[in-house]
Amino acid sequence: MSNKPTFDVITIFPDYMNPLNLSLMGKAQEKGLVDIAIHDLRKHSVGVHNSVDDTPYGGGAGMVMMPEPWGKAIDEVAAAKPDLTHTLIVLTPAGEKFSQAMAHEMSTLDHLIFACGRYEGIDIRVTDYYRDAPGFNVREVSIGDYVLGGGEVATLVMMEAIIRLIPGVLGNPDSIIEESHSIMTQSGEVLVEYPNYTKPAEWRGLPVPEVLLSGNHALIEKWRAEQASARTQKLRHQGS
Ligand code: 6GU
Repeated sequence: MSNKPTFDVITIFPDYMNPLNLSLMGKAQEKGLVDIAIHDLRKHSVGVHNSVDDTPYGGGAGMVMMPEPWGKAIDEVAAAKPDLTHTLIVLTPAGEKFSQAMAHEMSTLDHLIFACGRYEGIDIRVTDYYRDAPGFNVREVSIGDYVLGGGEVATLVMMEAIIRLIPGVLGNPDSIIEESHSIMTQSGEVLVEYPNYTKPAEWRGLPVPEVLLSGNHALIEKWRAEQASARTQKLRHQGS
């Protein structure tokens, strides 16, 4: 990757993205490790009513976001980075499921554009158009099997997962290395981590397991592996 990774977010609620200036993602920006820009879709609204949505062809409940504002907004952020390949991420509950593997892959890309749809989503021609546009890759992504009011929170989730994997962002890169062994399998399936304890050695009658106080690193590693395996097994046998 030759360029500093750039994240452009297009939304009708720019203030929803304020958390990007806090904590890990705020620090990553301050350190100059990532560029993040938020764009108000409303700037490209149409008509005297500043509309970005309209009723669906064919009838049905709710409103659909019109292609024209989206096309203008996406063209504008792409034109500002003419030498980069643009990965357009369309947030939709109908997308492929976001995963740690996808976060790793996206952390190596130069230019990510997040299109935050609201209402019943964005006219599908926007996705279809950019899928065939030169210089673009398009991904439709969902963060899980539930319905949100819009793509903004999903974008925050994805960006935090992606940005923490960019070199230099985490104070201790060992935590990523450890995690890549302990919480993710080859297929991107998440394994459960061992439980953690810190001081005090006893809290409300609950002690820290003796082995963790033993100083015997081989035993500790064995205990942690067993705990992780047992918790993972338990997870697999409940729910879906
Ligand atoms: Cl990306 N958008 C919406 N509206 N709902 C979701 C989602 C995205 N991912 C899970 N639920």
